[in-house]
Amino acid sequence: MIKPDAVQRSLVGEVISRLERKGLKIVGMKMLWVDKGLASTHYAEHSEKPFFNDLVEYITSSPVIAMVFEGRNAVNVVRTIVGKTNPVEASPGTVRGDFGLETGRNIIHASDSLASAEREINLFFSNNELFDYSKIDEKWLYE
Ligand code: 3AN
Repeated sequence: MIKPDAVQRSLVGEVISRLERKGLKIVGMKMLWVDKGLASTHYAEHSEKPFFNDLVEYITSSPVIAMVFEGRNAVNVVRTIVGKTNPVEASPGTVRGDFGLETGRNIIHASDSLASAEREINLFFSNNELFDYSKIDEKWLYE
């Protein structure tokens, strides 16, 4: 998910482009304004953390771009491109390392496991918003 700060800072194309050029396939994408209910469900694991209210405030402050990418090792590949949670520690070349300054404004969310990807996809997308198709580059991306 491209978070509100990245939408406001005109980084949407930049972020999508990095994920797309890596070879990942876009199978779902939409703009939406996350409400407090969806934000609280999405970040339920953090509900007891001191930053939870600020996190919900942040993620509901402007529209976001929700996306589903497919590809071999997609979860790990995306997490590597995204970089560490705190942009101060994220390596240059990663999205957070290149564009962020603070954990509370870290540009992008990425699922951290297949199980969380499945949960989050179900929260943000219905089946008819996800596309099953082949791309012509697949035989050049995979052995
Ligand atoms: P990640 O997004 O790298 O998987 P998580 O799951 O630990 O990181 O945290 C989810 C989100 O909560 C982060 N992306 C960030 O927006 C926010 N967050 C995490 N830790 C902090 C913190 N110490 N202070 C403020 N916000 C935080």
